[in-house]
Amino acid sequence: MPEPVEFVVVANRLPVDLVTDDDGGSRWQAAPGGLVSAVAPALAGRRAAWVGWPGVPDAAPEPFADDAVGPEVTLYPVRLDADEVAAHYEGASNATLWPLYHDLIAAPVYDRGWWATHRAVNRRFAEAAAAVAAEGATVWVQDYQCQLVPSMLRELRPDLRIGFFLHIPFPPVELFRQLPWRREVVEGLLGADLVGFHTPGGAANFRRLAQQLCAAGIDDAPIGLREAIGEVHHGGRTVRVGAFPISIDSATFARRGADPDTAARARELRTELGDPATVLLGVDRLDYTKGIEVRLDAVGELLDSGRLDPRDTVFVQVATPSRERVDAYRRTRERVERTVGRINGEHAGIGRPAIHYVHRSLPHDELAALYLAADVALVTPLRDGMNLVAKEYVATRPDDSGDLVLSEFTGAAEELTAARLVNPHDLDGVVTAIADAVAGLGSEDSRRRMAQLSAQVAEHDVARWAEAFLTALEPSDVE
Ligand code: GDG
Repeated sequence: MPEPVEFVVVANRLPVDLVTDDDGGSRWQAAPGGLVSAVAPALAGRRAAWVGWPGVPDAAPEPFADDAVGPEVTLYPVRLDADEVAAHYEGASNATLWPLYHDLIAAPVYDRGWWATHRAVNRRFAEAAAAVAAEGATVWVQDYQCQLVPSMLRELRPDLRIGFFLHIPFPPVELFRQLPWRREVVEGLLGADLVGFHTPGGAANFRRLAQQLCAAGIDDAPIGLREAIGEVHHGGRTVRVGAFPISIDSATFARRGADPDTAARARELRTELGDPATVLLGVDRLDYTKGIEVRLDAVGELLDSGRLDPRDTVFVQVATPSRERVDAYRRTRERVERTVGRINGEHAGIGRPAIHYVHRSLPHDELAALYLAADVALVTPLRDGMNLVAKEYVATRPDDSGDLVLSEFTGAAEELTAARLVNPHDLDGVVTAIADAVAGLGSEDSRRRMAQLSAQVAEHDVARWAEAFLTALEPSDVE
């Protein structure tokens, strides 16, 4: 048994995925997505452990280390069989909790069998963390797939300091109450010493819910506000609840953006796109929450009405494959691809698509070049916890050029207030914002706003996020 460590991360996925190559061999590959890049820097230089699923069913490799998070961090794979992946991951996590927490954009499915497996998998994660944590260690549990872990872990190991961070929105009480296992989830989270959300609104939703469903009945002490961090009193314990807006490693993105190789590739990309006057860009996992169809419809209308000319404007949409076995995702992909086909059918010249649709994951260098090549980034989710793409676009551009159209329904909109904020349900508003962004490129107004955004993202980077959370997790003197 490896030696216990002082700091443990628990997440549904390990920071690396086990992938099988064409020749049948398998290897570890850095897992995509914002969570890893956000949490990994907090592990730097610590002897730590990361407990999570290796991304494929039935794999149970021995604990190992990987360059993705450095030699000091031991990765502990948790084995899930194919039925558990279907029920816990595709079912309870991505067909129940994900749509419920994203304002019911898709209808959540409430399946008791899925939930029983979800509970069992959460217990397995908690047991794995309990086995590797040293006496009094800090355990940082991540995201909606692991909400039951904090209370399970506390039962097993009351000596631990437990933090939980939710990477997606926390819904209003009126929606959350639909969940048949609502009390179990709230009590699961209240097992932590600190529960963190992206926005004060999410934190307030949770405090209200905790008061209504659990805390008030168990301990009628009022929910007090102390600075930005509120408290919930539950079962004789005090749980801190607060907002910690996540961010990116801004300096790394800025460095990539300033690299002459990235600039050269960005120029090459524009040439490959046919040297248009304007490049619009969207980058998302292909997810119905991201509002990809909203921006396609808006760009389609602008082309229909002649306000954008397909001979000098192209729209590049990178839509990374995601959760392809979940029905709602399959349907979203079909709709997106039909719309791209329709718009290109109506507006593309021969050999000159109006919309370039990329349905695969790109290397990060290529993504940086795209951020540089794009004049306007379109970030139009119907709901998004934060949205790192908006911050990455801003951080990558070295010269305050470009513009950002950003949905009000993202966590990012609360910080990036100098963006062109839009209501993604208001198609006219999105159409106008895109047209204004294109017309205003290079203007004093757009430069001023991009400079403001750039300063915001440079200052509020991911290191600051992790430090704020981990500092708030430390015991205070009065406890
Ligand atoms: C969840 C919450 C919250 C995308 N395509 C490629 C690629 N990406 C990278 C982006 C970005 C990340 O994936 C996506 O992060 P987002 O924040 O935009 O969205 P989610 O995946 O839904 O993340 C979200 C986040 O957690 C963190 O808390 O902000 O609200 O939903 O980093 O760059 N990366 C590469 N190639 C691609 O094709 N290399």
